[in-house]
Amino acid sequence: MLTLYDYWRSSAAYRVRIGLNLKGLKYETISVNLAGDEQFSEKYRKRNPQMRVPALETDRGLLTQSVAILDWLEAAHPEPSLVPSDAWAAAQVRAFALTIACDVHPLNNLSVLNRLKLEFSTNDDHVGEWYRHWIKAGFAALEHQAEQRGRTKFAFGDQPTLADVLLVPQMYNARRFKTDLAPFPHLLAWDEEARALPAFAKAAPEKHPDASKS
Ligand SMILES: N[C@@H](CCC(=O)N[C@@H](CS)C(=O)NCC(=O)O)C(=O)O
Repeated sequence: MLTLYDYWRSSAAYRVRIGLNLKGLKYETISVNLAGDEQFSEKYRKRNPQMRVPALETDRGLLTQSVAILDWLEAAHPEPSLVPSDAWAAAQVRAFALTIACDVHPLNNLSVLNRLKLEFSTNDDHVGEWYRHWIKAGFAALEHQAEQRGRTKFAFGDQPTLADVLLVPQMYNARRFKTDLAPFPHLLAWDEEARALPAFAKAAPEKHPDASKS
């Protein structure tokens, strides 16, 4: 049995919900309410000292880090594949996904935003600007690469890959923080295609049982 430590608005947890759905895997969830600081509770800290979500409880123990979890799901449940078998194509997909996971998301994490507010007396407008800046920088690079590759249904071909699994939650964050997405037509088109798939739709924050909570 798989149990996901989850928070409805966490884009990193959203990635894993999409991955689990694409692989057709059943899982239970334990909500860790980030808005209520539950990630810092003693109970959760004992299980996951990093005090972040997602974390996946498996029959072999706890796995943290959304991209590592998705890699494990891919290795343990190869079908449908989310990473191309060709080594070069696989590296392209991973580079896209890691642009989001390594170069955008960590700069906009809740603890980073809180530190900006508390330690540097930054107001909400400046935090919003900070947030949008890193999204636009990452998306501009991905959009530029997309222009060079040309139109495809999903980010890398006719089937969703790890790239789409990372893109859709980051687009959700971008909209949440009112980022102008007009300069990114390829990303918008892929996001729309992916969100129309049941595996993505079911994982959406607004469909989450805790969505109405804080
Ligand atoms: N690199 C980690 C990032 C996990 C992460 O930062 N999760 C956020 C929610 S999206 C979190 O738990 N933040 C809590 C905090 O910053 O206190 C991953 O991909 O799993």
